[in-house]
Amino acid sequence: MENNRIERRTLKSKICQRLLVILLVTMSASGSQIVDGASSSEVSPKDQARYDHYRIYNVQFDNEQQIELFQKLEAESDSLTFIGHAREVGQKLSILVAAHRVADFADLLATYKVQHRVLTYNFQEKIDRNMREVLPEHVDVSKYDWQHFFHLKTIYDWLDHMASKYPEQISVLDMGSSTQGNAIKGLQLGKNPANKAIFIESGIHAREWIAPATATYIINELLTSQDERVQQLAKNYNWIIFPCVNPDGYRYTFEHDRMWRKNRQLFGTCRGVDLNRNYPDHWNTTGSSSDPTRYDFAGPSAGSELETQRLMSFIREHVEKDQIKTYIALHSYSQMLMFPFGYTKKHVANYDDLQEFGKKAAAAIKAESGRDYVSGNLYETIYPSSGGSMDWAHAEAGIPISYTFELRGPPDSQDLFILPAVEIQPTASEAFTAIRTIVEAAAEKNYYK
Ligand code: 0X9
Ligand code: ZN
Repeated sequence: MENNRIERRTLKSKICQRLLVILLVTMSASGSQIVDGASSSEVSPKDQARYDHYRIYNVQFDNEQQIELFQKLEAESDSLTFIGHAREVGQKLSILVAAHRVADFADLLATYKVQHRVLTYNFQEKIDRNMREVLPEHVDVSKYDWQHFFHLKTIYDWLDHMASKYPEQISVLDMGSSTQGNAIKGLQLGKNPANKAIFIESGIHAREWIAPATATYIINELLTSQDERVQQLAKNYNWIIFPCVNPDGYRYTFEHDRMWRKNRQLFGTCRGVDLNRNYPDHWNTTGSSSDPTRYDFAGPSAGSELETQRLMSFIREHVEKDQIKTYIALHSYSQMLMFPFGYTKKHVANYDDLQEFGKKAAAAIKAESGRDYVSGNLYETIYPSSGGSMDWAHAEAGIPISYTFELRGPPDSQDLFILPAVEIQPTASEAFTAIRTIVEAAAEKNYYK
């Protein structure tokens, strides 16, 4: 009797436990937990922007009416991601169109007889493929290569690993922390005080993953290449390389939105300053926006961002001391080798030299990989834009050889910034070839005397 009662009680409590478990499992599966504001900002890995059936259109403007139309369209809509702004007749422009706007957008093209091509029908497929090319965040640094993309942590672990492997040649550098407290880490290769220095800035735009990958490729080549020409450059110059000058943005592209470009500073309901519009040289005068919702938001004031201030202080401190004579900013995409200015078509004092070195570098790339890179001043080659780091480095910090590279793919790329991992090695190699060509040509003209 007593035994029976105990059994029944145990059974009851077992049933209750089961029901509780089922309830909890159902709640978590249906995502129905109630989270307060604070815990919901500790976002689960599933809080990812998606681009299913987003299309990439490449349009060409034949008249002023079409240009005005597209300017209006860009101002009105956050469902259309313009890669550049509508500016002039004959211009071609890629636009990422959200799935729910495809019909409406296609109708507009037909109505106004705008020449166009659809480059990609489902942008999410590009992102999915790209994410499969990322090795896990905590992967051992021995797995670091140029056939995959890597998280910020892995890149930084690899920098430390290289520094401990080559202590004679390398010092680890840290510019200080970003807005969200990530380190802005880099390396100096070469410690000869008699050498002039070459500075490489990369990753200022978060989604341009090929830039940090190229920066680490260059580090590796300088340390391990058997090529006599590369060894000479490693010996005769000190190289200061920061693979990821926008670490908050870079992390965000892995965790939440592959298409994020800016830093992660908060402005009310939205985030991010375009760090390549934030530098205090003709700040916010052309090709940038005063609206924090825009991809090219220049920031609330010149040099407002911590990442900008860190880089400026570093350059100011080292430009004389380390004799930095060359500044290379790595971006993607469009295959361009550009020099100042971005804010005006006015020529820099050494325009002819920079033009000549740029042309030589483009020819060297063509000979190596067959790829076409265009060279010229930034304003005329890509589009007018102010507040870029390169303009500041040249005009304010006085670094004579300054370039901004747009790496692969071509201007009408079907991938936008999502370059397939098989292209990392050839892209990085041709970028390094271009840098070597520029440095050697500048040396001949006594820039490093
Ligand atoms: O818009 C940019 O910042 C660069 N293109 S990208 O597609 N990589 O975003 C172009 C260079 C910008 N301008 C200056 N350095 N002034
Ligand atoms: Zn960029």
